[in-house]
Amino acid sequence: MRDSIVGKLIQAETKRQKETLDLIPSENIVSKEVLQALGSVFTNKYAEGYPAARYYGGNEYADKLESLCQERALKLFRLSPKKWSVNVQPYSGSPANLAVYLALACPPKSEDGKVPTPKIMGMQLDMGGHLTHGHSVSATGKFWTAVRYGVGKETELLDYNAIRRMAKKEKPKIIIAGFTAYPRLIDFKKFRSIADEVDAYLLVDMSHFAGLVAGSAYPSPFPYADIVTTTTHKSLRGPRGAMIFANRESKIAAKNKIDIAKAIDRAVFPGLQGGPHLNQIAALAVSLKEATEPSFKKYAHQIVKNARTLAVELKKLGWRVISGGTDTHLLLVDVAERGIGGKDASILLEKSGIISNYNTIPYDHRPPMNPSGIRLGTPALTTRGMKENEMKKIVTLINAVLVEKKNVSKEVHALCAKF
Ligand code: DSN
Repeated sequence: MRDSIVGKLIQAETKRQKETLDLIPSENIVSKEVLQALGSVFTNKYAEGYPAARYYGGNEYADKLESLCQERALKLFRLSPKKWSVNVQPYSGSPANLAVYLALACPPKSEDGKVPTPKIMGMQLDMGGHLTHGHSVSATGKFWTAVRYGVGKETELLDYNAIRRMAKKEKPKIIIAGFTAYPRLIDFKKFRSIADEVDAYLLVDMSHFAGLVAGSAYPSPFPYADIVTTTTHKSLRGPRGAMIFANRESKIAAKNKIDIAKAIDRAVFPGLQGGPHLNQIAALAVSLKEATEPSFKKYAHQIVKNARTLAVELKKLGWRVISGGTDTHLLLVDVAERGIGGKDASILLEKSGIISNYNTIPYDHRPPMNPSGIRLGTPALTTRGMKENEMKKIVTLINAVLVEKKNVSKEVHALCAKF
């Protein structure tokens, strides 16, 4: 690369990724083919609009590419194009969720503020939800009236009775199921019945577990949801980006006389975005094909086995794991209980090359900037080929850092060198 400054940064980042253990559950390592597609000439092209309905010339191959990507997305999640549409243009997860709210619960024009903004109901960020599920600092909490549910104090699990009570009281237009830091299965059927009771749309944001759904290692939300959004770069192992699936047979959309697929497409473009990032769509198409291969199913199941092993081994060493374990790719560890803040723990671990992120735990009594927990996940390490034995070793290393205050960089390097 002629730009030696950026070239060196890329080299340094490559070395960092090779020589450290990435336990951040929302990160992964894409294939060379995905990188090649991301770095392709499709980045040069404008294609505002949709296949066969663009505002620019020269889109012969862009049309083929976007249609192919849509076909692969539907095939991967075993969906019929008659029943489901998919929009592959969202730049990432936050605009994808924003587009859904714009499409299905557009705020009214009211300069005097007398018309109330539509209500959305999602999981609280500090209980495991996401900023775009209606947090007050996010546009989704500013332009929409947001009410948010949490988990039970004792169980640390979703409490469907409490969610139902809240839905009945608040009557939201959209109920959001999905998480960034909840380690358990979601009962999508129960969410559907709650949404039906209050005539709300059910949006499932499967960003974190999309790869697990693709590999049949987590229940599919598609039989129950009106809309499914997902980022494409987490457990799904594609480039950064997002997709929005819309259920053409949504009963609530029919009741509201909305063509749900069209409404989503219009909200993405021209509602929210300009030209699609075609290089990103090319890379997504590559990764969707990879995820249909039988090896991906094995990968998805191994992700969960690895996360379970981390949880079990940490518990053996006396660490409190939120909700007692995990059914997914991630777990939350209450490090404050052992006298160390989440941020302090994460910084200490990084000094030894173990990369995690600090995170609130349910009903956290500490501030978000140094909360009680760390969040650990296994998609990236599983991509490197690590299995249960390596997870056991990693737990001993984490314990040595946090309890014995040892620096285990040498052991981390040695393990990374093998994978
Ligand atoms: N920032 C992502 C995560 O780490 O979970 C969610 O968007």
